[in-house]
Amino acid sequence: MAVLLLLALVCPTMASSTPLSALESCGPEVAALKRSIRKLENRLFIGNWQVEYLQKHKHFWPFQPALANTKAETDTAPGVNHSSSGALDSSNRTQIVPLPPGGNLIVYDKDCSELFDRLRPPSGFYRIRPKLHQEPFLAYCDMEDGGGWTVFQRRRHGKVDFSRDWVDYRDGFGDFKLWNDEFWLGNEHMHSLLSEGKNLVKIDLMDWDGQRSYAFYENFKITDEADKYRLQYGVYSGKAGDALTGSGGMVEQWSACLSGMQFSTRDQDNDRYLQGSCAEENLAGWWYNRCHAANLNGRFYRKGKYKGPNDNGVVWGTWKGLWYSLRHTTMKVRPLVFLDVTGSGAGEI
Ligand SMILES: [Ca+2]
Repeated sequence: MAVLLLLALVCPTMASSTPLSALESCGPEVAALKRSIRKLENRLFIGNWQVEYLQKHKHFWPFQPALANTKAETDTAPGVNHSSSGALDSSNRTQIVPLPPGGNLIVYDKDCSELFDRLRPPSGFYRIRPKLHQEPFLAYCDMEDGGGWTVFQRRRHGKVDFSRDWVDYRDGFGDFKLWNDEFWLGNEHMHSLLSEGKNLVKIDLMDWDGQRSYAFYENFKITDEADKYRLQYGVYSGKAGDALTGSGGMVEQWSACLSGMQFSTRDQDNDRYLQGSCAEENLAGWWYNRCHAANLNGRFYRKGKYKGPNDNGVVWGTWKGLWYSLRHTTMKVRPLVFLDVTGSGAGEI
């Protein structure tokens, strides 16, 4: 009911029509509301996380004893030995440290590899800050597979819609709570995360039979928004094939090589397909050429093989072909020179 009332406020047609038809006619308003709710949820989550962190590191106690009453107790109960409670108070006092200003001081790590080096925590969502002048943001850190990976894309169950506008892809979307949540970290965050030093991106893939494969790319970068987050990457290695480049053939690469391509979304066509929009046809935001041999943000089909007018599934063409939609995908990054827990440096499974 509260949601309907809220809708009526943002969408005037709501008042004069049935709830169902109003919902249909208020599509954009509903989508905007949903986006706001998701953003608020994320903020709340970060807030809760901050409080937990501060408690754990003893910046403050949530239910601290009223120290001001000590004198009153002494006055009213002169016969009681206060040595033990006095010691308790003083130990509490040493643990009560003022909150750091602005909350920014609690984020030390520019990415998950620094966090891994510092604390060796388990995999999960942590706040990172690639650049000092930046606001920290929440990212999933994969501390398995050698550890230290900052994850910037994940597909698991198809619950999150990846057919979205430029602003969503720029700022990031999806859920940032549970270990199997789906999300896009956001082009702006990725730009700052990928901009410094040499890095290694690993793309983990799994099909509907549980078979896994992977691809590595050295020096994966994207430019800034003014240049439409253009993609650049270096040497490929791995088992799944170099689908970002297309395949071995010159013809395929002419249409499918994503190196040097700008980012496109359904509302911003920056591809090289003059007759139409790759992002619209493929239901995703991606660095389309004319259009792709890799489409990891594509439509989530619940079986591997699919049919249709466009090869718009979650595709890694060099492994499973263009007409097979993958079940799990992860795109993650860490510094190129990184000594993982096994000492191999490469993090290969
Ligand atoms: Ca086009």
